[in-house]
Amino acid sequence: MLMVGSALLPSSALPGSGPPESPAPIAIVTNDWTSQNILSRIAGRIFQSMGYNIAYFRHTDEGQWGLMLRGHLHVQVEVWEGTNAKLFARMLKQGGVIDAGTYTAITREDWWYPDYVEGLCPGLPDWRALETCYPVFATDLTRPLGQYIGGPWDQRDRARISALGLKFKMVKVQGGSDWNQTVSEVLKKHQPIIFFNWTPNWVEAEVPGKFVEFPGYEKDCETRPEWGVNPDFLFDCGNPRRGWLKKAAWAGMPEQWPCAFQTLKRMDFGNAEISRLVHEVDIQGISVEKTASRWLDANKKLWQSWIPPRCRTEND
Ligand code: TMO
Repeated sequence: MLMVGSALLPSSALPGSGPPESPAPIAIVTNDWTSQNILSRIAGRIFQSMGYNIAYFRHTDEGQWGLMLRGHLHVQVEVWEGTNAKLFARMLKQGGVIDAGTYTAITREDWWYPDYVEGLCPGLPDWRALETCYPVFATDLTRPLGQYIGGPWDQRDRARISALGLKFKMVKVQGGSDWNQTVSEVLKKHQPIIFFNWTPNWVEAEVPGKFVEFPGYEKDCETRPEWGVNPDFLFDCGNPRRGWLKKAAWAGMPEQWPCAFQTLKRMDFGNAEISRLVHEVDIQGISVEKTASRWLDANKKLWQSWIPPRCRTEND
């Protein structure tokens, strides 16, 4: 991947000078799921409207952190508690990455099933129902175990399967678009399925369903084996039920591009808006670019209000 060595450039920010305080491009990292791509485009277009140069770099959400820490990547518009909390906390501690604000949206990432399988698995959403009904989810790849479709993102699913003694085998999809395709095909055919899902996403608007209720998340579940139903293993719990969604930035951003950083901090979305944007791309087939453009056209007043008054230029 290309590197943007702006960490090495001196900051040209002057007190009181408006954007762009530095011509170096702001490197925005894009990952492998749709809402992240849309919000990245929206943030990038807002920065451009303020006069900044921007560049997009596609990266995995695990691999991005080292590059952010060293100032090669500068903005991450979606940090999800369920998937990213641990690494994010480590980066904050190391000091090269900073928290750029929490969205209004409340998130959840976990095993999920469509309501049409409830009759085949009495007792759901309680995870203990899976102890007896797992054969319903078996496929040629997993028989006699049930199949759980995992995403390409870093989840503790294998550890949880062992810790809770689940009779499931995880089949991991390769990338975000494979996830979309696999899941939507199975749901369309009304076949039994249990898979890694998250909210806000398009699924909830298309097919009624629920998250499996694993033992409630507590920090100790990830750090103290003796915690929970299995005294010998970590991860005998679900992901947080009311997780946060944050933005992250390279620690040098507030100094190098102060107005962009303040705007990023103020950028906000709720659950319904994110679901709707994802639906436009993944279900209606509209491009990420066009979805972002349409949103920007329809919400000009809102996103311009995210730009602090002293950072606004005449022709905004
Ligand atoms: C990080 N994700 C939203 C795919 O769970």
